[in-house]
Amino acid sequence: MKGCVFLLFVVSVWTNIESYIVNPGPQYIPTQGSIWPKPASVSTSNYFYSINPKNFNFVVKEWNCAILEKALEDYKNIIVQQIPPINGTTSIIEDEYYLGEMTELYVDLNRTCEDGDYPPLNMDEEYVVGIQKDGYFNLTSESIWGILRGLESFSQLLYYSDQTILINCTIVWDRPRYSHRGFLLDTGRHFIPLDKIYQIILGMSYNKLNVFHWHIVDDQSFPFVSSKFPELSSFGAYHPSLTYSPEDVANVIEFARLRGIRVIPEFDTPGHTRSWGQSHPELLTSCDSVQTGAYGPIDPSKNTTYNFLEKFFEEIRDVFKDQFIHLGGDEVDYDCWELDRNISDFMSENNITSYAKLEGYFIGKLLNITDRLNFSSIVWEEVFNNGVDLPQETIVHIWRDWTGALWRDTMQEVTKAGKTALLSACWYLDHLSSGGDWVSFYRCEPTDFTGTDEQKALILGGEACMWAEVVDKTNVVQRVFPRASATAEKLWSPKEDNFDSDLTARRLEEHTCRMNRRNIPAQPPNGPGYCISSF
Ligand code: CP6
Repeated sequence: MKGCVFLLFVVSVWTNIESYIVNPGPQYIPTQGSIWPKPASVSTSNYFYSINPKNFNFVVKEWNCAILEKALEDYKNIIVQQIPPINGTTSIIEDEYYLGEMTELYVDLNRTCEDGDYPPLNMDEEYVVGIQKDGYFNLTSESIWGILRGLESFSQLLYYSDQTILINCTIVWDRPRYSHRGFLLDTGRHFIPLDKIYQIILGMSYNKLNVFHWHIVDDQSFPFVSSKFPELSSFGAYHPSLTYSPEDVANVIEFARLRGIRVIPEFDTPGHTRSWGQSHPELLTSCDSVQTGAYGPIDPSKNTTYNFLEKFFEEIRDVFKDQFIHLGGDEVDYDCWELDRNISDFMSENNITSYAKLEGYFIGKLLNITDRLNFSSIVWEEVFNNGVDLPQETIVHIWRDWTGALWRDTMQEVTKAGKTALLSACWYLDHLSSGGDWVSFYRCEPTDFTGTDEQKALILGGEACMWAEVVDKTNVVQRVFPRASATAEKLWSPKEDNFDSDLTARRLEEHTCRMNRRNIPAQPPNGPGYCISSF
């Protein structure tokens, strides 16, 4: 009887999965040469060229910036190394649609880019790739960021068939649906070493994700090395070796910049700050009526708190280059504030009538500090819910999704108040379900809430989140890719009301194999299947 129940369970799970997965099997894969995330517009024909990587070059009008130079070198390597070299020259193809060898791609950047440019929130990522029947091959964009996206697309148009690299005549015109397409990495719960961070940023570039949201510290550890307050990490990190030095951080920012990826740090306050208290216990509420020695959230009642934070965020302004900083503000535990006499006294003296308002008071003062430092801010949704008067450009980041706090309701309220929004509630990479769980990521539509077109236009994008309670260097990359690819396509590609789940599964299978060939250990997206990592 037990066996029978078990079998029933297996069968029902399997039929569920089978309803959207088609094992690509050993047959010809029709998705080769298709681009992930899907471009805004592609038209393709049966005519095709061959490419011999030893005899292929990018041609630029002028070498006008380091980002371009580096990108062309990287994509040359991707083409040469990730696709195994052909023995001798391209084999002669007796095919009525074969047009000959493509030896050059003209890369036309219509504007000069300045070395030292950082990609901004509204970076221009539009590009055109034309592989034309008349033998004209070009990638055109007004901006270096568009050229980077276009190079990625071009590299994905190449496929391997019959011992030869082929590319079909294709015109791609492309631009993203949303300008903020992020990935959050928590390095506070487990330390994630730099090589994994680089691998993830590379993976982001293969998926056209453009914001690395670095949730760098949390309750459990403080790996960020501050030059002004080195004690924060010397007492707050898990181990002296498990830290990010100022040089490490600068290198990550530069690695991301060269790929058109913004780095936005999050220093979450007033909750999630226990690790700050390892060296600066005076910052935290002492919860004095509980004799546990426990510390609560940051103490919002003391001037010294704000003096410290001002000096700390001054340094952060120098270290990180983006216009935005993420200030957190999520999941503040009020128990400790309730137990602390100083807090109650402070509240009655200042006529603060609730803990939510106290939290609002704190964030309001913090926003004044970051405003003065010329930072724009992103805050988790609780800050909005607490009724803080937010500066115009502050972005509200929506994360909760359970009964009583469904993201659709929050999205409706936030945009009704005229605030811009980011969505993360449907995209938790740390939440696992069985095979093909990218599908639930893919089904999440950010505009799927009741509101006007003006309200929907306030959505800037979203982020897939990798909270790191149960991941470390051994499993983080596999768990991120290709599941974050589903979010990447939702945020880049035009809105679709119904998606072709079989075709999308095959495309994602192909994209996963491509990431594997580029040394990203992306895990299998669906069910049974295979990759031939070096064709
Ligand atoms: N850590 C921090 C987390 C979460 C948040 N902040 C979180 C908890 C539960 C869910 C999603 C996220 N792990 N610092 C909230 C933003 Cl469902």
